[in-house]
Parts: sequence; structure tokens; C-alpha cells
Amino acid sequence: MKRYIGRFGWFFGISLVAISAMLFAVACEDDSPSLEEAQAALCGDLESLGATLDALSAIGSEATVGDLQDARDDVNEAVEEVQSSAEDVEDASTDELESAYDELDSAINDIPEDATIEDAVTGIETAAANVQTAWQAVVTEAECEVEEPTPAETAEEGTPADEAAEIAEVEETFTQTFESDATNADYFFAHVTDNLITTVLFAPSRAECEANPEECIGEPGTVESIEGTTIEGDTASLTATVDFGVFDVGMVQADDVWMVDSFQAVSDEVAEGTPLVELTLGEFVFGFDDTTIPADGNFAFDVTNGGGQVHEVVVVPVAADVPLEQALEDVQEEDTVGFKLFIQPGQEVDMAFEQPFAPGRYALVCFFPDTSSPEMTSHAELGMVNEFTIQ
Ligand SMILES: [Cu+2]
Repeated sequence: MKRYIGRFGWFFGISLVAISAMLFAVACEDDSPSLEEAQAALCGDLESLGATLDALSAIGSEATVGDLQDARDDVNEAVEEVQSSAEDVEDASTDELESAYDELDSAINDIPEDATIEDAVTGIETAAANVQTAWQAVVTEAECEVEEPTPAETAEEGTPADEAAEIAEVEETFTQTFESDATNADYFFAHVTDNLITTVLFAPSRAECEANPEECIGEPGTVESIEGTTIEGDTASLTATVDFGVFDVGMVQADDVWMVDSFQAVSDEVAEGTPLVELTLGEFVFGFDDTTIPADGNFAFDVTNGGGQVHEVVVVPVAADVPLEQALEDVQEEDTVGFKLFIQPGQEVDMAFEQPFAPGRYALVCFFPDTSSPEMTSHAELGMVNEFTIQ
């Protein structure tokens, strides 16, 4: 059952995926276009290439090396389009553009696996600028009226596109951080606040967490989906569905870097007409009134954390007629009939169950560690267990 401790695994899945160069040669039929048509096609393709170069230069400190590679792939595709349409335009040479692109490509391929995005961006700066210069030369030569790529810094702030990019950055940061493990500790620690370290990872301090990243960061997690991302100034919130439930996530920004700051339970939807049983969490108790539990076993908990520590509610069936402590020893984690993790101090959430409880004896347990003791004794050991029976 200890799986709930440290189950908040963050796994970093940086996959320097070999980019498969799926170059579908566009079959050029031989009914050659007129020079005008060819020129227009080339200018259109050059404009598209300009947009991909824009996107590449907009990549900043909040992106990932993977984003950089994706942007490179877009540039690659666009360069090929330009190459192909330039063949139909006399005097339009793309040789320099191609060789500049090849250099950019190898610069991106040369990025070391453990490089930070800042290093990666710096490492390809010259190559990217050369592609831009070569692009400009083809544009001029082909006499295209194409807008120059905009450097990232001059992009207007506050525009919808800008906001969408910011939201994408927030979501990407959360996902990467959540999916980190000790192999990516540098990224992880750069993107979590001290608050997250103490209230979610249960480390006494950042320093102690950093000293033992394997245990502190824990097992890999998976982000399945993210909803409702909103940004207000330097704070952001989102609701994430991860491999062990749905959680509200708070993020804060400092020096242009987003960091995960809080992670807490969300309320389940309770079917209409389902009675709510009040359940209060504290140090270290589950408080509820036995007589409020419906005899038919159909109810949801209205959980309030009245304590000062983060708690969880794990509900497991246990054998009858033995002391609770002993009964819990034989419990298998797959027997769990419900759990609600990371209920923060002061929080109130509804906890629904998939089906009414069948007759039997059930235990409520919290395995979270006591953050006030250096031993990090589990709340369960300190008495945070209780039980109810459905006749
Ligand atoms: Cu607890």
C-alpha cells in the first residue's frame, strides 16, 4: 500500500527521437506550369518557409529541445517545397539555402542529449541566421513580395496568438516536469517551487530533495490530458488528468520561467440524490459519524481537511473480526475501492465511489508521511485509520 507515497512520480521523457525524414517527393507531372505560375508557387513556398523560420526563432527558454527539433522539421519540409518549386523557375537557385539548411540540421543534431534549451538555442543561432540570410537571397532573386520573418522579440504581446503560446508553454512545462524523474533532475528542480517540494513531494527542504533525487522525485508519472488552463499575470492554473487521478495544478512564473507550485485533489461528480457523509481529516484522524453512513452503502464522502498537513483518503475492504491494524496488514493494494490523494489543508472535496459499498467492513487509511517528524512516519502509523461497516 505504500505505493501512494512517492507515487507522485515525475518522469521526463525526453526522446531525442530520430526524426524520420519522410520525404514524400511530390510527383511533378510534366505539364509544366507557366513561368508566372511557377514564380507564384515559389513565392508562396518561400512565404511558408519564412513562417517556419519565424517559429524557429521564436523558440525560447521555456521550450524544449524537442520543440526545436519539431521546428527544424517544419523548416526542412518548407525548404524542400521551395527547392521543388524553384526547379520550375529559371535562374532561381536554392543551392545556398540548401547548404545553409544542412548546416542548421547538423547543428541541431549535434545538440548534446543533456543540453539545456538555452544552450541548444545558442548553439544553433549562427546556423539559423544563415538560413534566414539564404532565404532572403532567394526571395530577392525571385522578386517575391514576401514579408520578412519577424524576430521573436518584436512579436506583439497580448495578442491571442501570444496568449495561446503562453498557455502552450505553461502546459508543456507542467507535463515535462510531471513526467520527469531523477534522470532529468536539473529540469525538474528548475520548474518546481519550494512549496511543491514540501507539500507534494514531502521533502523537508529543496536541498534535501536535491540530495536524493531518485527517492524524492520518485517514479515516472504520465499526463493524460490538461484542461482549463488560465493565466493571470505570473500565476496559472490548470486541471490535469494524470495516471493516478485528476488534480488542480497551480503554476507560478519567475524570471520568465514557469514552475509547478501546487497540486491538489479535485471534487468528484456526485450523482444526484446520493447522500453525502461528512468526513473530516486531521492530525492524525478520520472523523465521521457512524450513524450517518446509509445502510444501503450508497453514499459519497464530503471530505474536509481540517488539519495542517496534506492528507489522502484510501478506502479498502478489510477482514471482519480482527483488530484493524492486523486486518490492514493483509490488505492488497488492488483491493482499494477508492482513493483521493493530495487533499490540502483547508480543502473540501467530494469523493464519490464507482458503486455502492457491498456489505462488509471497510478501512479508511492515510499513508502520507508526517512532515513534522524527521522520520516521516506515515499518518497511518500515527493513528490515521478508521473503519465503517455495511451490514
Ligand atoms: Cu494523513
